[in-house]
Amino acid sequence: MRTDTPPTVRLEDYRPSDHLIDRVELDVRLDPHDTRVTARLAVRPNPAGRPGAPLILDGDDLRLLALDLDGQSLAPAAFRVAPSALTLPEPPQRPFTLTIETRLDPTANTKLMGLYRSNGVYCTQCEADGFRRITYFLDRPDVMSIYTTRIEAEEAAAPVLLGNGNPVEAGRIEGTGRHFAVWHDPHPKPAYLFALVGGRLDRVSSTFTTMDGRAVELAVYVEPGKGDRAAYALDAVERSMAWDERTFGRAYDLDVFNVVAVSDFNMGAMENKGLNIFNDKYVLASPDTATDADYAAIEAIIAHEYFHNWSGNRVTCRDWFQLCLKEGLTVFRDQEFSSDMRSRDVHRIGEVRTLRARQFPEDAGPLAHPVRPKRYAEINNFYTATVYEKGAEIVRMLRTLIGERAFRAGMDRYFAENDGTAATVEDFLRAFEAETGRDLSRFAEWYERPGTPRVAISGHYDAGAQTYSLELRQTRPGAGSDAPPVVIPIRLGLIGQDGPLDDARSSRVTDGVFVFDRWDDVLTIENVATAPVPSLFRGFSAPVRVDMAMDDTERLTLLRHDTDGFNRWEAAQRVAARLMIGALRGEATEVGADAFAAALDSFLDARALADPAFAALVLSLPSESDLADDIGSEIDPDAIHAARYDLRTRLGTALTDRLHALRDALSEPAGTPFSPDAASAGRRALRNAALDLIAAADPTGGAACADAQIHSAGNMTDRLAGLSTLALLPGETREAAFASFAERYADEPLVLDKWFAIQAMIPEDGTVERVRRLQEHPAFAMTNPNRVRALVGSFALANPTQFNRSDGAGFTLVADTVLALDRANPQIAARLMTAFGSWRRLEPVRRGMAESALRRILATPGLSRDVTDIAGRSLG
Ligand code: 0A1
Ligand code: ZN
Repeated sequence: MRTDTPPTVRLEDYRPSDHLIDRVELDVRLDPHDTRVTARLAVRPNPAGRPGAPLILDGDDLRLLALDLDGQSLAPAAFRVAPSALTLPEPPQRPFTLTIETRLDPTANTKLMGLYRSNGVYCTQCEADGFRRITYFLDRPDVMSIYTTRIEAEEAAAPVLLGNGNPVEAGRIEGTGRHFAVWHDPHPKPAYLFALVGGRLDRVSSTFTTMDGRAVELAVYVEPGKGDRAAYALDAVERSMAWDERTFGRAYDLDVFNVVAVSDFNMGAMENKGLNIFNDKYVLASPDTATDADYAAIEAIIAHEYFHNWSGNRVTCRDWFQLCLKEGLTVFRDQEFSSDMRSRDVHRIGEVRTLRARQFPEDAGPLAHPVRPKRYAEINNFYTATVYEKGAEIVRMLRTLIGERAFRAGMDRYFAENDGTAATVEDFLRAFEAETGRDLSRFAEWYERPGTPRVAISGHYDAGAQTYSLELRQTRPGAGSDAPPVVIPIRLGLIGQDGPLDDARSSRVTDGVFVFDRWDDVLTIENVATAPVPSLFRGFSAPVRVDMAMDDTERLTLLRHDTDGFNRWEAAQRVAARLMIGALRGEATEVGADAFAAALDSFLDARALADPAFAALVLSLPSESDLADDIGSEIDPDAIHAARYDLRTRLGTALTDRLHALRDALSEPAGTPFSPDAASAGRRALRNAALDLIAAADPTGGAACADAQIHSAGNMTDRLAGLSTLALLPGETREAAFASFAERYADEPLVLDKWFAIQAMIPEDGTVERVRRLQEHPAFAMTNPNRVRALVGSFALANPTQFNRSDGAGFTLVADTVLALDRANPQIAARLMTAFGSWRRLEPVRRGMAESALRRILATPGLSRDVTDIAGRSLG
């Protein structure tokens, strides 16, 4: 804990380390409260560093027990030690070995960084800077070492001992009840990729043969008794390995690949070399405990961590400013994987929804930052939607600009040229420049400044000339007045009243893509036989906001005829958003709710059963936060909620027959075995989207229908959908359903998380009280990040009317939780605080309430650096 202003780290100050550590030999003797770590470090001066510089090893909360240099203990005058650093003012100017012994208490480590215990299992989390909580080290990603790790523990408490790399040796220490295992990782890596695990765990395993014919032993480790819930994750590992070989020519490079699931974890998962450690939420799945969305998330995150083996581990980051180099690229890779495993259009819509829900608001608020930040006070606060999701969009735009073949060749070159090194964004782009001969310096601007570009477009048809011209103008809100225009790939096509106008062409459109890279431009398309409707930004070809002068009847033409799935969905979303925003502003729209319902009805008639997953997305109206983001300022969440509720009711009423018929047509005969595949999940999604609208139109009938579904459901997807629908319908049926759900799943923490979350999201006055009550529930624990996120995170991030209550009670609840949490786990406290990120866009009363909650947090003595940073920037 610290109260001084945190120092700022700047990209422009980067310089190479003065020393390197070639080899690390760790001896870790695990004990619940008295773990001993002996680190033997092979240190040498870095030829690229400053000669004669002091050696300053990072530490965080460390206690030094012993220190020697080349086997000789060091005189007290030869070093300085503090919990946060170990300094040798005059280290030898030659290679030497430093041996450091530290003492740790993993049970007391509630920050979940460094070595800690989760449900009795010893595990580590070292990204971004947790290794310095294990031993003194040059804890920076450009210092890469070869690790050998000996782990020792009481055999009964920790029969499983895992490390990075390959297993070398294991054995008992006779007469002590203890045993050990030695692991060696031949690939040099930064400290943030170090990991070890020790505990009682069940193992499920298989073998994968790489494209070059090597056998790899795969294993997933989970809590005892939960082995049957690891099968899907193991299968996802195998599919990820095969996909990365097929798609990017990347093979795995060790004899074993281990995944371990733990229940206390700050993030989703971690790509430690050969030993991925996961939040168990992203491993464990059974039909009775996991929803379709959970299965999809497991598949995506297993793939993400596995793909890091190349994009992150073999090629790592020079410094933390380059975080997007591994994260944006790896998100892009996992999105491509999921698209190949599932429906590409459906997946793309999901990606864009996430981007708009999380990244757009971030980019428009006080926490906005470039995809490659230029400075930070606390790096752990930069694992953001901007770095991850916008970072992935940049990689996707690059592929759109240079084409798939050149993209693949550039990736091969990037991996080949940077393998085994710590690279930069420039190194990445250079590989594609070398491959294509193009200058990507203007494209690189996407990494440099915050803010979502806006593109305003209007179209003009000239019947005489048979041309259609698009006038385009870009602006860059939030990027600063000196910002140049960005390079925006616009994938486009023209649609006529009966379908695509395939004869239209322009010399400035290549493979369906127009590159818009000036402030203003006019694109003229020739050979356009009839007045077209433009289909722009197909597949969401750039992460921008588009203001297109287009009326709703034209959008409905796109819903009917566009060949681009994303834009068909987008068309329906735009019409729905216009209807709701029009209603709350008291403005009329040219297409009313009835006409929209009629268009949806004929869409459902034609396509719902052919592609239920897609139809479910078309039926899901823009969320309340989407609408808030569209409105942009002076936001009144109650008015938005009311407008959305009203449209759901009208659509549900107009479509009742169709929705019931769909539910019948999609229902599965009792006893059908559950399958998490995309097609089955799509049918469930559409049935449940229909239920949502039915209940909006007819609360009594809807409640009965939802309650019946909860009881008859043969899987968690349907049971939870029933419960979510019922959650919006106050009354005894709802409370009874909550009670019996809690009873049924009393011993299932991951399912109880869903129960906490659903209640936290109820858009009713009583919810603040309910959440406070649930914080006292025996199953709630401030020390478990999943539980905090489920209850308080869902409230803060997914309950706009109650979090933003005009009396400030929602802000107070979250602020109280942040302060209580900050002592134990500052990272989670800081994440929770990001819910305040859009406070300036609220109407004045709520804005004032949010500001005082933020000021109260910032004024609290002893605040962590993590929370100080977020609170400070939010107010700044
Ligand atoms: N590299 C991981 C994310 C991650 C970052 C920090 C952590 O520390 C608490 C944990 C995980 C990923 O992208 O999956
Ligand atoms: Zn990642």
